Amino acid sequence: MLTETNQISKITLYWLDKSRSQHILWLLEELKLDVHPLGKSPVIDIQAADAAKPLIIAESVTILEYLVEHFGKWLVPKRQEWLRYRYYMHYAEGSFMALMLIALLTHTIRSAPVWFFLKPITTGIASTLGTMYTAPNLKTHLSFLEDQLATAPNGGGFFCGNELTGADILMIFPLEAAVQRVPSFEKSYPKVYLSPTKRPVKRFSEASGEKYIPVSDVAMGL
Ligand SMILES: N[C@@H](CCC(=O)N[C@@H](CS)C(=O)NCC(=O)O)C(=O)O
Repeated sequence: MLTETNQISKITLYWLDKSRSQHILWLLEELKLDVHPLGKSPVIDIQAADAAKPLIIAESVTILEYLVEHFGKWLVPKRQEWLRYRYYMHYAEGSFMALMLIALLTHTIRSAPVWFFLKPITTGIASTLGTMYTAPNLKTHLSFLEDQLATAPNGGGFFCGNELTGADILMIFPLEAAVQRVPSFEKSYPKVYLSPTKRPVKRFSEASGEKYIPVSDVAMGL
């Protein structure tokens, strides 16, 4: 196992455009660790200088927890903020991302290439899902998050307090997915809207030679 005192020779991030790899990339940026992006996302392999084989880790939360535990303890808050931190480790991929996956599914149904006489049916299903489920739930979640940013300990501004933590990094992916689906997002949820602006873009482009495409680039409805 790697420790802060081990030498790492290489961390490879298996990358996919507009994917959860974004938050792992941001984390690697915060930790000032070198990254070599490759295939699928997000998976990392870590090659320690003194180890025969690389360590391979999948699942965003596992990757995040491993990296902050070994290389970035300052991204894990203490005391009352810690409980919020643990909460967001589950909330981001559990409650919030689950909702965004339903929104993605609805969008897929709406834009599916079907026979023209079936189109009113698929459009109707998508509209009902959007109106009855996704829109009201999204409003509930985003209002809650706006309030969380305002009331977080020590003046707030970040999800667990007044400083960046691993939780903010993990939240970026579902938040970006939400931004592209809510019209006038910046006016309704100004504090939440500012979160995605903290993403690192330069480092990925420099490391990979590829253009970084944020998930919020494409506007999609509900
Ligand atoms: N819960 C997993 C989800 C991983 C996941 O679904 N990744 C997507 C990109 S965000 C992916 O690899 N999709 C490509 C595919 O399924 O082939 C995590 O947090 O790592």
